[in-house]
Amino acid sequence: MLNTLQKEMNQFINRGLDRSLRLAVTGLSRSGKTAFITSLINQLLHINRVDNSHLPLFDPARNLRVLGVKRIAQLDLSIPRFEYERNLNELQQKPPHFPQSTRGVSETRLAIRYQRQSGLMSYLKETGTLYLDIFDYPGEWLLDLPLLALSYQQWSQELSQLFNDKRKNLAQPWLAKVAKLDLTALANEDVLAQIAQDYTDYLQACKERGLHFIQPGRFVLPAELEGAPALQFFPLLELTTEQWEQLKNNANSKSYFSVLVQRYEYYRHKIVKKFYQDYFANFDRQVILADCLTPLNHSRQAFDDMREGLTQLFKNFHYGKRHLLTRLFSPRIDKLMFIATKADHITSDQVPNLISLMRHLVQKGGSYVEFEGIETEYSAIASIRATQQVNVTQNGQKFKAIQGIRSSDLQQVTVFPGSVPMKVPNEAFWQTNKFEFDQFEPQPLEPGENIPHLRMDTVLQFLLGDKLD
Ligand SMILES: Nc1nc2c(ncn2[C@@H]2O[C@H](COP(=O)(O)OP(=O)(O)OP(=O)(O)O)[C@@H](O)[C@H]2O)c(=O)[nH]1
Ligand SMILES: [Mg+2]
Repeated sequence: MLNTLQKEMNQFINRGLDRSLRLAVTGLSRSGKTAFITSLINQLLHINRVDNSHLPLFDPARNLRVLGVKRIAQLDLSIPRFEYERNLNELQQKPPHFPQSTRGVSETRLAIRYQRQSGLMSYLKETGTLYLDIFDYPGEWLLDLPLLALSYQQWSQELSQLFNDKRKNLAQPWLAKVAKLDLTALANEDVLAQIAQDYTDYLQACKERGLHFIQPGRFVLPAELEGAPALQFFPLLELTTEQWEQLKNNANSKSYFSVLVQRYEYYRHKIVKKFYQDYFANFDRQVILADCLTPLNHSRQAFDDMREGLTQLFKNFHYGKRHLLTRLFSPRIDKLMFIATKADHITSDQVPNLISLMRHLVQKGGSYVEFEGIETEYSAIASIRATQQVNVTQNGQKFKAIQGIRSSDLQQVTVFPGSVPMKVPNEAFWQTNKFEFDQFEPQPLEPGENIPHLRMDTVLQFLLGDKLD
């Protein structure tokens, strides 16, 4: 009798102790979000499988307080399930492959059962369950966030400031058509569709050249909106302020100009805002991933472009609580982690530099204020470690080097990846330094083994440690 009562009481308490945590994994395209989520799930699922030595710095695993981790049915049944099995399967192929680029949203839910160690009732040895929700999406869509605060005119003017020679060259066919368009004439849907297609082609060309600043992001990855008129507009880059005023005063609601404004507003409110409300508004914690190494390879422009993309995102955090986007993002976020990904491309002695570079990218010009009331940390990791670090002796001197299968020629190579700049590089730096951070293929993964990683345990500790207390 007493036993039953005690059991019921325990169950009652346990239910009350269950917690949930929604994690936002944020990052520009190719920053490593899908790899990160895949690895995070994998590391958690491998707890207690052998000896937890894969997560030495994740206290709940080391102290054996995690009792079990399961993937369970997600809350929102209308969103596709995150393709964990497919991604894992890719990594277990011979030869293994990285997960594919993401084309739509997906979600996953994990239940982590743990032994409580603190709290009033801890003498009852109660267990708790932490439900962890994570969702994945194409990085391109993130760059639409700044649109929420911009009118059509403001958006066009911001883009025209970014419009350097490289972009201008790529945009020629589109620019030529816009130049011929009488914006006050009655809009023809087909003409708009064609010009929007030229604009989309231009954005694709930017993407192929490693440029990150691509707006609107849906144009290059439309998913179910492919061909929809909501995606058939474009910015007007070459208008003077007087021309803007004249066009705005032109009352014809069916003119090209008016239709462009209407479609932009539709896109902003119905697509971008909805996306953020549905997925970003209720997060508890956020990680922001950035690949700082690949853009260093491409060119100064690619690097600056990524920096601009990140700055555009971060500047929305800077104004405290009043700002619209901060309201959307931060009401419940209590922890934020900036993570430089793909740290297996460099030797371990360069990791502090990589973290420092990331910090400089985020804290542009030192004008950065700590996010109000949000615990913030910086880290560098490899979600899916593709290389091994080795020591090489050359002319009597010892060097650290990395070894792996280089993607460009599928050869096993040992390379000195060189040094990572501690700060955002200046002009002189670009002239004297050449970066070659090779891409590597993932290491073979046998069934049952956890995905090799670097410092995923520190990420888990920061994000989940206190929730599994
Ligand atoms: N060496 C190494 N490469 C990585 C790692 N994580 C990601 N990559 C590389 O980066 C590419 C992009 O990673 P994803 O995880 O697909 O990036 P994403 O942010 O999901 O990209 P989108 O879905 O296109 O927005 C991969 O295909 C790998 O080539 C890592 O930990 N180590
Ligand atoms: Mg992805």
